[in-house]
Amino acid sequence: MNELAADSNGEGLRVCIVVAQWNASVTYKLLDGAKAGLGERGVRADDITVAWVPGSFEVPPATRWAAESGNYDAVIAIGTVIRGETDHYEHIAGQAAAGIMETSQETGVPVAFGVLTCDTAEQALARAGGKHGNKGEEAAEAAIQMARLRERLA
Ligand code: DLZ
Repeated sequence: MNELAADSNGEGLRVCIVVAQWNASVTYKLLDGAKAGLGERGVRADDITVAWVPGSFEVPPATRWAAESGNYDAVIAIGTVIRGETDHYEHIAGQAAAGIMETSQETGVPVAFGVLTCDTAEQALARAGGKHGNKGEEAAEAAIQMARLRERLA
């Protein structure tokens, strides 16, 4: 049996973080978590690019541009969609999730999903460095593991 164990060593990896400005009080914290998570796993600050987009609806095309550039081993998508603030919730959250997966599958570059979809701002903050951890940091871990797995399976 061959087993490919999870590899969280980020040394030498180049990562683009696409982050939405909407609900910036949350997305800044998710971004901080993602940057810290990458740094703790060995990704150099010079190898991290942060690309701001207006809202979560714009996250998927930016992840596609980054993935297609050939400049990154992984992409991290960050946004926050809050149900209480928008009738658009289902559309924006659904399009963000589908578009991010599409980028990953069509380009082969892993795109980690760091988009929160919550009922309230309180729930979102709890997942952005609060009592439920920081989903940005979890996305950093996922991005590195998938970039390493891709290297081995390719
Ligand atoms: C318009 C909008 C609304 C109502 N709510 C959110 C949200 O909760 N989270 C988010 O990231 N973006 C929101 N947006 C902005 C859209 O994502 C998008 O930026 C605009 O519709 C312009 O295309």
